[in-house]
Amino acid sequence: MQVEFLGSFPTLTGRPEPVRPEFALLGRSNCGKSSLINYLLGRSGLAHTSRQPGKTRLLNYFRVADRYDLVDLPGYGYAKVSKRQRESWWSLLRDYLSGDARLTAALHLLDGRHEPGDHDQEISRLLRAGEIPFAVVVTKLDKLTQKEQMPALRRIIETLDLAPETPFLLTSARRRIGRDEVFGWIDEVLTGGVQDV
Ligand SMILES: Nc1nc2c(ncn2[C@@H]2O[C@H](COP(=O)(O)OP(=O)(O)OP(=O)(O)O)[C@@H](O)[C@H]2O)c(=O)[nH]1
Ligand SMILES: [Mg+2]
Repeated sequence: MQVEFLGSFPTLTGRPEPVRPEFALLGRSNCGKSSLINYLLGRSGLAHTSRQPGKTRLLNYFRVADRYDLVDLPGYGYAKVSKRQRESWWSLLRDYLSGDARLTAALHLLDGRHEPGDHDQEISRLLRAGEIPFAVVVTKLDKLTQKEQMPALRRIIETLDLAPETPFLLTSARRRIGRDEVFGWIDEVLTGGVQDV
């Protein structure tokens, strides 16, 4: 997989020119965005991961196979940074989603063990309001037993009030599960096979 790191950008202005379709990874802090990027792109340490929530502080752009960009964004909801910092990341995200319509599609990541929070609900609403195609990506599947999986998915569908046709991609960066499904979905979006839900 050919991957080019385009850089880290603290604000929306100054990002790379939107010359490729753009896919964003959105999710609460610590839900596993950076780990998923590293797993998908096959390079450990490409995106910074941490036990310490709040690790990703910038918009990180990765160009994949010269076809599209994947963007690793700061997670929302991390309690231990200052309120001001939290609010500034959140408003960056909101602007990112409602701003200039350059986003092709989004991957909304949710740690399968936790109930989606208020910010997750807001993100989901913003995606639908902006008619941005999205898939729900359940992360850390290795932490759920077989028996816990269905209830976890049902809880996400109910809390986020998702349409039944919303794509669900089940992943574990640790156990290396779900890569083909994620890339398959991205390909469908790129070839026009995915409708807004
Ligand atoms: N068991 C398990 N742990 C995971 C998995 N993916 C990530 N983690 C762990 O979850 C923690 C957070 O992972 P990150 O990838 O840094 O999460 P993030 O969403 O990028 O976090 P922020 O940058 O703070 O928004 C780390 O301790 C990871 O090792 C997974 O598939 N399984
Ligand atoms: Mg991160």
